[in-house]
Amino acid sequence: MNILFLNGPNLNLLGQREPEKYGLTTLADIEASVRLEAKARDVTVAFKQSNVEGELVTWIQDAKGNYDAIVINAAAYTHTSIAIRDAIAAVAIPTTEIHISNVHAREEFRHHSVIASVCRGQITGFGCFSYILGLIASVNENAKPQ
Ligand code: CA2
Repeated sequence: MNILFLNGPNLNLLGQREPEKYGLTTLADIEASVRLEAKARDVTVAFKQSNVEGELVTWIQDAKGNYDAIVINAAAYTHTSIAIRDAIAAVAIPTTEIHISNVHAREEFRHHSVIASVCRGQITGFGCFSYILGLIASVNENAKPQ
């Protein structure tokens, strides 16, 4: 199984800015923990981050035929990007939406996700462990009879 992990804008700053909100763990640390967990489950992963909406859209389009599942932390684009939503719907690859913080316990504008309805489900609020939960959910979905 091959899983694509996508990360949206500003997540490259994790561990370097606003540690009181997002902690001290960097995106590289998260990638390392995801790779460890994936190896234990015999899964291969790709891990990408972009601050550019169109680049995320292109990566989702290019995932068709190359990945069995997508795990996406679309960051602020979660709440605004119809383009990312449409790309997820178009490729029809099982996609899990994840967030580090609990978006429903934060500002009202973070309560709505425009991508949630085209994802298999949403994991939110478990810190960096949300990435591992996203991996486990993807593996579990993939094991179900089609
Ligand atoms: O909790 C999450 O994972 C979010 O996707 C993070 C986004 C936010 O817009 C979503 O509502 C919830 C923000 C990512 C920005 O990350 C930063 C990291 C360090 C310093 C500043 C921003």
